[in-house]
Amino acid sequence: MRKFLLSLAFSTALATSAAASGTSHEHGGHANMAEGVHATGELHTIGEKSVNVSHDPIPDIGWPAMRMDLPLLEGAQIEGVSEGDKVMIMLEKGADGMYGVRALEKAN
Ligand SMILES: [Cu+2]
Repeated sequence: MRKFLLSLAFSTALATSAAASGTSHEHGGHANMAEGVHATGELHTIGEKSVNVSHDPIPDIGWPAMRMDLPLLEGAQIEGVSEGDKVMIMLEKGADGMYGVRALEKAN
């Protein structure tokens, strides 16, 4: 029993460190996203210049899960998503140094 618990603790530690080191995103197709930060969440409302979302924790930039308004960056790609959708949120720093939405994609 003790052995089992030890190996369980060990594999949990491994999984945790793997997740912690997995912060560099591979983007395949969209190289323009290289500087971006990705998060998953739910899209609540789409406004003229911002969207209201509940996003999951974003460890890359130290954000806890929260519901918030995010500004839409110039030319943000949000076609194909609707209010109420689960979405992948791609954030980038805007000119003011604050994160805004570069793109929203419907999550599966
Ligand atoms: Cu937030």
